[in-house]
Amino acid sequence: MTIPTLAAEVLPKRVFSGVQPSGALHLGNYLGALVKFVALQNQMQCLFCVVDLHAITAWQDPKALAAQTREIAAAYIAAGVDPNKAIIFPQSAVGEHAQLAWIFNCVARLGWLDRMTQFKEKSGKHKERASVGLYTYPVLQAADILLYKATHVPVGEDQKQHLELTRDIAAKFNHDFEAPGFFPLIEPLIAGPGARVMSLRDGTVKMSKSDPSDQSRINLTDDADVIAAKIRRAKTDPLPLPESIEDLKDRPEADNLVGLFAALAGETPAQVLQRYAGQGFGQSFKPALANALVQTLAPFRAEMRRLLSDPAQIDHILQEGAQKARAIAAPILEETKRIVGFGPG
Ligand code: AQP
Repeated sequence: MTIPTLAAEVLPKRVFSGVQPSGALHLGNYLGALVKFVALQNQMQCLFCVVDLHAITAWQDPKALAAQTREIAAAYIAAGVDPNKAIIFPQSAVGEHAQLAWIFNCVARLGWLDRMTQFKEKSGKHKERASVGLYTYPVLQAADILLYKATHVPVGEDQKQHLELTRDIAAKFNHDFEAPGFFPLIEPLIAGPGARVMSLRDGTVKMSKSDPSDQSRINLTDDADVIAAKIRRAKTDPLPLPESIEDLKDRPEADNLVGLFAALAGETPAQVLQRYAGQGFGQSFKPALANALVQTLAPFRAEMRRLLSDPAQIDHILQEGAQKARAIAAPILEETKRIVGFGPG
């Protein structure tokens, strides 16, 4: 597939992003996040964190968490992130994240967090049983980003509201503490193919780790047979593929599959439609889509296997990454504490 590059005039100064070690990664994580990480690492300083503090906002088996963290780090590298270029590290190894999050808990307003749709979706009907951490999750996310004064944040579309909150927290901190420009107002890097990959069972909800149906997603660990079966069964509608992208507007499942095909082939959805317009989905579109997925994911899976056969090597990369991350974070937190008025300690 084609990796998107960013125009020189929008080169960010520093990039931060992360993925939770909370379960097997899927195609949405791959296209919405990992592919963008690879493109950015050659253009600026990048920090790619394994956000284990975020992961424990929902229950994680302590016996499995360290291995899950290693797997996310391996996924970054298998996708093409080079640990000699980008800093890869676990969030819990840099204590400054939690310290800055506390300061930001005192800057963010309850009303702002009450509007966060992800909390509503994830807590469901039993909000009183959700962890307090899940509620303040976006505040920790703001701390992750601003701890490094990151200016640009590559994420999927689902994170847009959280990034707006990060801007609000930065602006309020700068204003309240009379520190104009201290924290940057970040730019989300959301656009591009794969920014919003939808469920294979329902084109109106995002592809997600926590969807109870495994048929709803392509896991990055799925083999060729599983991928082919999931694409064969992917929900569509009875109409053939249309001639123009405008005709995909009220057809969420068709729109999603065409968008996926385009992202994998490095084409526009219009180019994909040119080839398949008038045909039924099962005829040649779905087999070709399954094939494109297998071609993309097979080398990724092989590299994951190779990397995970040497856990000590991944742990070494994570430890080195944590040291480099701390060297950037510590002086920024110190300066933040001075601005807030904390005495010498
Ligand atoms: N469906 C998606 N399409 C595009 N991007 C996506 N991302 C997630 N789902 C899609 C992006 O992947 C990055 C890492 O996500 P995360 O591990 O922090 O978890 P999440 O956002 O909560 O995503 P999941 O996998 O769907 O988990 P659950 O089921 O727990 O909600 C982020 O950049 C995200 O935008």
